[in-house]
Amino acid sequence: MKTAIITGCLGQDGSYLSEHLLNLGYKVYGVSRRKSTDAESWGFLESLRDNNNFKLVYGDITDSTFITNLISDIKPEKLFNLAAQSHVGYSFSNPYVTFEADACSVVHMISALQKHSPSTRFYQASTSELFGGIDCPKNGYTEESPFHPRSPYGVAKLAAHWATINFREAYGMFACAGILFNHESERRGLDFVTRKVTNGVARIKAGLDTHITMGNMEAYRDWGYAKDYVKMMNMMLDADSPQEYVIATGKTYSIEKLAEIAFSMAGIYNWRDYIKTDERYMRPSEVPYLLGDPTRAKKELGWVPETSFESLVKIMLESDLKRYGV
Ligand code: GDR
Repeated sequence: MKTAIITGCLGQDGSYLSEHLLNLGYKVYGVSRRKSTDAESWGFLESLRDNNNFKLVYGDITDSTFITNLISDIKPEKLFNLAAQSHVGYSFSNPYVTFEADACSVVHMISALQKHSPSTRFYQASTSELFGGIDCPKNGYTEESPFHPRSPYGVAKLAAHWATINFREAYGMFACAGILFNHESERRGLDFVTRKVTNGVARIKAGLDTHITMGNMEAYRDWGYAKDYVKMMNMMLDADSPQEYVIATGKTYSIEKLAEIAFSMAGIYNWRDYIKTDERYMRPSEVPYLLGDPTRAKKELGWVPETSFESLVKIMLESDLKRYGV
């Protein structure tokens, strides 16, 4: 039986990827940090409790002893490193912790693979934050575009990105990084902008709030559906040779447009009346404009995003409205 380790398995991407690999017949070892206040919860993967092919392993990727033991015990066919401090805004106030989780732990992890399981195929979760969004090419960023990270998160992810490539070049390992643009779903955390808006609209509809307090409404993002994107992670490790791929939709929208669409789907057309802005949610250096060009992924691996932006907003909004019984 094929085996895979997925770090961050209870997060949005980790949970979708766990389900995807189980459907493909893998034995999955999902790594998650134990939460003392919610130790019994399996979150999005509650339905896998009795699945013999899924094993939840508690551990922290910053603990190199834990990671080394896990890798040398399991020697998986594939390792997907999806665990991270993934909030860009938070990284400005907690840069060191971000660097430790998002960069140092990746170096530990690949070193452990090199020593104890060199034939494991390794996927690193890279990000459009590597590009920085200040000089976006007309057709979007590609795998060849220069990097200019604009946050402690972006800097840490860039270090991990290069570490992945360096281990491949130095030791011939099958190690590669997916440069994923923003990807969302009904499992997205509530403090990322898409769910903040759809959840906020649902709360307003339910009479629980009068407005949503936002940061920079003028930023643009290329948003896709997380369920589509995790398939590409696995396709990258099934490819003949390891290399980087941009995963994006090729379309970009402003936060204002996101708000307009979400409010109008809920029957509210004067959306500006329900938005306030606050400095609290502004970032010291912003990534203003992101558009990705997924041509290589389409051409070489046949990957295409299946979900439009409007459908994505609808999926999230319907799930949020349902939660509040609206
Ligand atoms: P991002 O996602 O930083 O692109 O990183 P996020 O949804 O947090 O922000 C997107 C844009 O919206 C603006 N914004 C706000 N953002 C948040 N979170 N809250 C607000 O109130 C708000 N108001 C405006 C932001 O300034 C930004 O321009 C995500 C993360 O998942 C990363 O881990 C991942 O690598 C990238 O996507 C791809």
